[in-house]
Amino acid sequence: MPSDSSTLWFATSNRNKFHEAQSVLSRYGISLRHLRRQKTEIQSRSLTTIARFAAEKIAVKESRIVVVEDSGLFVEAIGGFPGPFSSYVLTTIGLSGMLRLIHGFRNRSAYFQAAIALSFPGSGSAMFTGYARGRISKKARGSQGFGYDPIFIRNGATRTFAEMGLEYKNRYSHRAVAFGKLARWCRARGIARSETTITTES
Ligand code: ITT
Repeated sequence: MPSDSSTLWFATSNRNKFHEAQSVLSRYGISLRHLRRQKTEIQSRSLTTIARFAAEKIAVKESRIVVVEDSGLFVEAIGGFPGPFSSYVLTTIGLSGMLRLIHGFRNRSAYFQAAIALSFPGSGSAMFTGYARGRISKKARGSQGFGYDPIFIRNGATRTFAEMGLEYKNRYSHRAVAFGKLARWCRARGIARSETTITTES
């Protein structure tokens, strides 16, 4: 498909991320489609660098406007770990392992960061970031959301993201903040404005 300015393609293997992004962008009348492609994930401490590299590669290869979002959970007591290793840590030690890692620490502060690259084929990227600040719960609680949601409590809340549900998360999460910025940027430039239904490519 040739490049056009009416469609943004979100390259992600994570359906939950896609649906959350879609929900945020639809509030702004921006259309988003799901692109299932292998991404090149470089090693870096910076989520922004990781997202930008992957998005620019796919944008050129596919001749499409591509969105890549790299997220991570940064836990203060353990020097910001797992950060860029969040995916690996979740699949290896899981939530119970994370809770064990910080067992006994009084400081349970943590934040999520989302870094989004919006890449235009051969023309670079616009970058957007969002944060959700809070703390790690003592136990995993709740069944909604995904990933670290059962152990993350946003500042000002008493329940985890997984207990609060999608509507809350889509208002206050790191992803909601970052995609809100992307949406306003696109609207100001007339990119991907649409009232049409969002679809998924298989
Ligand atoms: P893609 O890279 O294919 O988009 P991913 O699931 O690997 O999908 P990330 O690298 O952005 O996505 O996420 C790193 C880890 O952090 C991964 O284990 C996610 O489950 C988790 N994570 C990301 N966003 C999250 C959120 O909003 N709530 C809870 N966990 C999240």
